[in-house]
Amino acid sequence: MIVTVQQHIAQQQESLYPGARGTFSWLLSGITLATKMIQARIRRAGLLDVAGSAGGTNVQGETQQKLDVYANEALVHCLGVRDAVAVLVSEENEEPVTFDRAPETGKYVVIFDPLDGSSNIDVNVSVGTIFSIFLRPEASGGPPHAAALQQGSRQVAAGYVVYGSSTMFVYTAGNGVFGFTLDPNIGAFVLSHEHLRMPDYGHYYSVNEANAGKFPAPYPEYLAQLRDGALGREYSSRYIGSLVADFHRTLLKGGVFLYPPTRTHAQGKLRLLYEANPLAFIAEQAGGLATDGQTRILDLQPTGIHQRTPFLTGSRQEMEAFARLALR
Ligand code: P6P
Repeated sequence: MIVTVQQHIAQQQESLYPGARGTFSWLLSGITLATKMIQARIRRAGLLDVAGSAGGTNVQGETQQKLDVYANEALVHCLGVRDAVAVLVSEENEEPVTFDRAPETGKYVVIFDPLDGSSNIDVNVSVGTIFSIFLRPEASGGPPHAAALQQGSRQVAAGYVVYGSSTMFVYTAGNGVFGFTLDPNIGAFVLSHEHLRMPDYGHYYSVNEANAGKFPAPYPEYLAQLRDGALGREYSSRYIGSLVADFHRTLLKGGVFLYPPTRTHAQGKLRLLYEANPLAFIAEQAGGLATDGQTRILDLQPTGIHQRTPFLTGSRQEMEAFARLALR
C-alpha cells in the first residue's frame, strides 16, 4: 500500500493537530508539484541544451532558461497560487516576494534555495532544492523581512529534494524525518524511508580540503583527529561539492559535513535561512547536531535574509568531538 507525501502530511496533521484544515498539506503540495517540474527539466538538461542551442529556444518553442531561473519560477508560481502563503524568500530573489493576504489566510512564510549546486548539473552531479517553512508571526504587520528573520527553532517544517540517481523528497514537521522516492511511473513521491535516523557516528568526513590551509583553529586539529583515528575509527573523505548530496549521505550514513569560515570568508559560504536552518532542523530531528562551530544553528537570530554562516552538521559523536576542541 503506497503512502504519498500528501497522504503522509494529512495523517501527520490529523494526528498532531486534529481538525487541521489541510492548509499545510495544500501548501506542501505546491513544493512537491514544483519539484516534480524541476526534476523533469533536470533529467532533460543535456537534451534541452542540444535542442535549445539553435537560437535559444528548444523544440517545444520554450525560451531556453537557466535551470535555476526555471526552478525559482516554478516554486514562486506553485507556492504563490496557494493563498496560505504570505511571504516567499528565495536565494534567487534579492527581496522577499509578498502576497497581499489577510493574516488569517496568509499564515506561512516559505524560504527556499530553488536549485542548490546548479553548477554541478553540467557534469551530471546530484543537485537539490531546500525549503524552510515558518508561521507568519502574529505581529507581522511589519516589513516582510521581519516575517522571514526568525530563529530556525521556530520552523514548522523543513526539507529538501535531492535530484540524484533517484529523486527523493525528505522532510520534517517536527515529528521525525521522512523520505519519499519519486515513482516516475505514477508521478508521485512515495514513502520509502520512515523515521530516518542519523547514525550516532559514521566513517565519512566531508569538507573542501582545498581550503584546509585557510581554516582557523580548531578546524585543522579536528580534521587531523579524524584522519589519525583519534576518534577510534577510520574515516574516508567524501566531498561532492553539492550541499544537498553531501548532507543526504551524512543523514543516511553518519559522519560529519563542514563548511568552516576561512580567512577570506569569515562567515563561510553557506546561507543561514535556506541552507543551514532547514538542514539543521532535519539533522536534529534525525538525532544529529548542527552548529556554526560555536552556537546551535537553530538558535541563531538572523539579521539578513541572505546572510552566510559557518556550517557543521552530522552525527552526535563527531559533532561532540568538535565541540570539545572548540570550547577548550
Ligand atoms: P565549494 C554549491 O555551489 C554550493 O553552494 C553548495 O551546494 C556546496 O556545498 C558548496 O557550494 C561547495 O562550495 O567552495 O566547496 O566549491
